[in-house]
Amino acid sequence: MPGTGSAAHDRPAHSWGRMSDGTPAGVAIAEVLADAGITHVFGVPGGYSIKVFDGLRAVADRVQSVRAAHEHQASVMADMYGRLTGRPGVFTGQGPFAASSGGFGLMEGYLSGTPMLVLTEMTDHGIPQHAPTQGTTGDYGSVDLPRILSGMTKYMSVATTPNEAVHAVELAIHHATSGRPGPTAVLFRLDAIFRRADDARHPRLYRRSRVASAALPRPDASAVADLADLLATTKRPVIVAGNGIHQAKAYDQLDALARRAAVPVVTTAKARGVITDDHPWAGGPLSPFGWQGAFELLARADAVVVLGSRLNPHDTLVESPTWLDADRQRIVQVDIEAANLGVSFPVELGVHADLGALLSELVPAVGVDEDLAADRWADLADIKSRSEDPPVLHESASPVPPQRVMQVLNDVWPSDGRITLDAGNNRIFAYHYLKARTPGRLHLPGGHLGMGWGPPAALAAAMVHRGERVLSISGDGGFLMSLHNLATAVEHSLPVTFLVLNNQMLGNVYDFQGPDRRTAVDIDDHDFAAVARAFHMDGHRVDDDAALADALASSLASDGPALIEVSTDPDQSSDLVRVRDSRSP
Ligand SMILES: Cc1ncc(C[n+]2csc(CCOP(=O)(O)OP(=O)(O)O)c2C)c(N)n1
Ligand SMILES: [Mg+2]
Repeated sequence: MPGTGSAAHDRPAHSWGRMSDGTPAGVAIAEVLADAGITHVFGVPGGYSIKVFDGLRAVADRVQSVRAAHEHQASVMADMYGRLTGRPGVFTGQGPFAASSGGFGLMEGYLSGTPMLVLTEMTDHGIPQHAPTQGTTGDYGSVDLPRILSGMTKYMSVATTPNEAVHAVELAIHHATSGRPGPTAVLFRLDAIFRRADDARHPRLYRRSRVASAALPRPDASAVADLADLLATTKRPVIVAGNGIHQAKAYDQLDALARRAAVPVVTTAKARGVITDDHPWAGGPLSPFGWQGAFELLARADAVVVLGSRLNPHDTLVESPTWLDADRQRIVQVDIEAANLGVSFPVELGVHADLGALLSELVPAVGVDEDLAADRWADLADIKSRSEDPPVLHESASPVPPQRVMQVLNDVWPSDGRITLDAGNNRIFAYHYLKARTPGRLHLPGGHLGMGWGPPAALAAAMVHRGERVLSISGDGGFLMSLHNLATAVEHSLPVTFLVLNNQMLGNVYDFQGPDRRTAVDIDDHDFAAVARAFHMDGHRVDDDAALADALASSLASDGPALIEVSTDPDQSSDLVRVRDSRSP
């Protein structure tokens, strides 16, 4: 291989850029990541990505290289890292695997607006036209990685020289974190990663200044005044809080706005838990498996203030006018991405602003007449009084109904415990019945809703928030796709509790089939607890709610990973919690 220059890796990191013979590209890239505050890089070394890991040795005091068990896992860990920190979640690996298995996390991040960066490579050997084995340049006979990755990233660059590589990483960080965040990709050709970055060449490398994102957009003063006026004068306003609240980490400001303006808050699916369920003005979650009351609030609203959401059809029951109707309601939308304003529903006012900046100006500006506040309060109380817990939440049974599992968690799991969800009926019941008791602690795949997202997301959360115990909830189908995550939990001694709801089937798919058309949904009764023990971690199998509560308590008392498999009732259908739209045409 030409120009590997590995001896230079031992030079002090701060000297790069002043060295006349340049800096190995991998080291220069690693420095850009460290300067951006990125503390973890996830991945599986292979092909030229080995040089990325090699470069990371130079910044090992600031950036931890995490060998993943699978590119799928690495990409989800990067997605979760991005969600939690607001900095790009970085993963690296060889081209074909970064884009295929790693495409899982990238797609989820793309659909959920997560800042991410994939550093990958093209195994071109300097002769891309001859399509080497594993080659991904898109030349005749090879896989076209740029085309594949550009379909799931908001910025993608192919670097052919070291300076291009370093600059592309700077720009990728900028693009990942500006506007609506999202994944970005940099693809290295041989020379880009095996040679040295050189100050004498273009593009010039300014380092830190390039890594910093552009200033966040601030609202103009008249928009803040108009919003405050709308909240103070309309009879039944409702706030729809979206994923933008997570992205801006504006939990406290949302809480304050709801109280000061005396306005109920409903949340989109991706924003489940941005406000606690026991907040006096919480109206509940939207989406087909949200709360009927949240939709009733929307139906009665004369004004809707949308904070950081595109109003995805999933959240609005496919835009049913029963709930949201721009002819009947005054709709105002605030978004950090100008293109999102009015994209799903026409809006009376679109405010292009960072939510944190907007809320810090809006909260002190709002005020509402006491009588009006009391009237809104009575309306919210009326809606809430009509929702009752079904008896199944509180009754003992074996196998355990999934609803009851969620109630046990509400009783046993700490109120500030971080929880990741997966896909399927287990997720639907968790979404509906788990109580959000601390803002921003429920994490779910809101983009493609893929099975196998929750367990690696929990690992990343436990790495970012060292010492916190994280709960991962999945079904037996989803967990079957996730077994390798147990190895990583053990290797890093991560305090993660993997809760597997075993109903011996793809329950959510069966809901669409029914007994007469049952096909391709049965799963053998695998012994997941024994699998966990084979990885040298705690594994329990429980069949009733009391044993479940005990097992959860014992995992809370331990420092390491644990798996709890609970036999759940296969007859509980997600239809039990589906929102009804009896008034739609
Ligand atoms: C990776 C992936 N493949 C397929 C689907 C489609 N899908 C949605 S839910 C589901 C079944 C999930 O089964 P399980 O994890 O056992 O959960 P349950 O519904 O039984 O609670 C499937 C196949 C998906 N969401 N993700
Ligand atoms: Mg299942």
